[in-house]
Amino acid sequence: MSASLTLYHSPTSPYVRKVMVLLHETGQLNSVALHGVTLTPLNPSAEVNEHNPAGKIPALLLADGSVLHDSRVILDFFDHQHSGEPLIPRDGATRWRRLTLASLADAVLDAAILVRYETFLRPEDKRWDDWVLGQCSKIDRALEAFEQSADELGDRFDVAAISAACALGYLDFRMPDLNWRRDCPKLAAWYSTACQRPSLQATAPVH
Ligand SMILES: N[C@@H](CCC(=O)N[C@@H](CS)C(=O)NCC(=O)O)C(=O)O
Repeated sequence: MSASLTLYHSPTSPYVRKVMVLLHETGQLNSVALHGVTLTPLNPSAEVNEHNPAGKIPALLLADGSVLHDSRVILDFFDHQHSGEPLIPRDGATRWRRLTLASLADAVLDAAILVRYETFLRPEDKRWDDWVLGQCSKIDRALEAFEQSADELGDRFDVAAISAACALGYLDFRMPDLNWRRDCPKLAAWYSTACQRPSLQATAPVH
């Protein structure tokens, strides 16, 4: 594969980070050119909107001009472009379990991003505390489920582990006061080991 692929990218987007981690893990970094964008729902990118009507990143521009989104589709695409062990199991019960864990991690991200937009973008006098608390409850429940599945995450560094690590990294980055490690010691231990991986170190978000 040549670098005729363009990934709409931001170093602080956890969804983009999932894609970058998979590219690192599967030796495909050189196959894609990164195109940096800064965007929020209030400050959209016309270029991204043109390729993804949802106005979100990651979006992947293919050589033939077609576009893939969202992160789950792009992960699947890149997982079909390497010859190593698939990071998204192709079939069987393992596939559905690992994708469900990945989906749970995305649920953490979706709620955390909504909290971020509510507490950072929305004017202070219009903020709604109960709504933020509702999103935080989703994060708490998902973390509790991950704590119970921490051993499973350690089975292999695949789509489930990549997604969980990127979600936890985002919580540390944007919601450090959440102190999620206090109630999730097994998950914290797994994450601490996972963070040694070069793919996670190279993609850590920075302020
Ligand atoms: N479900 C999407 C979520 C992507 C997403 O929300 N990306 C954020 C950046 S972290 C974004 O583009 N936000 C801009 C907006 O919502 O307008 C995915 O998995 O790719």
